[in-house]
Amino acid sequence: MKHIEHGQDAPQQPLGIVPTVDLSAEPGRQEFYQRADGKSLAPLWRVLHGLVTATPQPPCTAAQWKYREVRPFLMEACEQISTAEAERRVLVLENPSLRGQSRITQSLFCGLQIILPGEVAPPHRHVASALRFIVEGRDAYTAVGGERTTMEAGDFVITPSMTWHDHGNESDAPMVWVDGLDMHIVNMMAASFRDSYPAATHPLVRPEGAAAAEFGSNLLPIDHQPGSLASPIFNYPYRATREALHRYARAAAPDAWHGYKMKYINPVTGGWAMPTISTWLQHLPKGLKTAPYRATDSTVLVVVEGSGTTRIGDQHFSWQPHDILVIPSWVEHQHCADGDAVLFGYSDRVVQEKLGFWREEKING
Ligand code: GTQ
Ligand code: FE2
Repeated sequence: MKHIEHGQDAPQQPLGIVPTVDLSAEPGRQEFYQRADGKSLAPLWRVLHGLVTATPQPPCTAAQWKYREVRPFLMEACEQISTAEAERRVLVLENPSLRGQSRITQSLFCGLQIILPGEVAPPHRHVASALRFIVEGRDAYTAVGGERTTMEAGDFVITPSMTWHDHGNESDAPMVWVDGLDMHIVNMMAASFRDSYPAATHPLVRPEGAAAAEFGSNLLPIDHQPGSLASPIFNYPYRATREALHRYARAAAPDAWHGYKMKYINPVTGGWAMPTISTWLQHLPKGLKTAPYRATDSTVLVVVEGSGTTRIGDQHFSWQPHDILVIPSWVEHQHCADGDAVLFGYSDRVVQEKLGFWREEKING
């Protein structure tokens, strides 16, 4: 039987070491390890089980930002810097376990962007794809690939990879939206490029509403050839998505784990609206408590309407409109809505699905 030592002198079982490794033989191997180290070689058996883990070990933690607490900082940022000076005036939501890395989960970025009346965010393009989910304000626009869309709260807007985009606010109130980007996925593969457009705005090549007219009614122009992996619809207005979600709720019983959850789709393929970020809208009717659920996509949730409580592992978070939550990979969670609620969600699920490793578990429904 192994003698178990306690106290400060107990030998530390290195994290990830294969359990069949005889620790008492390790001191005799140190001289070999050092010579190997000199040639940039390292023994796998000391790290294998930390590399190939038995279950997901997300480096991000469950977290919540209360909009009531964050909003004053956005307003203060407006006094500190203009959009012109900042290029994009954004406060980055950094996961408490990943500070300094501009990550809300290990794979995704989340920021809150604020643009004041009269401001213009200059055109640029990049390999990273972006989503916008509008939090407050109305009648500011974003232009994507030469077409403008006017945005209001609850709208979901896509900026596909390498499309020119600029933003402007021609209303009389600040506009705030959530930015979700995949630049950490792009950067993991060192595939990032960025260009600035050599003018204050990018020329408009199509009238506002052209994309919605061509692709927004379950109809496609007959000879349409996809020009991009992203949905050609780049604004999914809340007016329409909210109505669809509530019509679904009137027509069918709620799912035990999801309540009413609908994904944003690309009408050309039927697949997710974006090639690298999954997005959806979820309605939780008043009083509904979802059954415990977990999946391998670390998820960002934005509260659109209503209030409630979410249990993530052994933590409980109470939420209000515009609050933002993080659910790490494979952590069991369930929601309880105090009143009719709507949540917007985004994650890297679509990437994991394409690579064949997305998993979910529906627990005692
Ligand atoms: O609005 O174009 O939060 O390029 C991060 C990178 C916003 C944007 C962000 C971006 C943008
Ligand atoms: Fe951008």
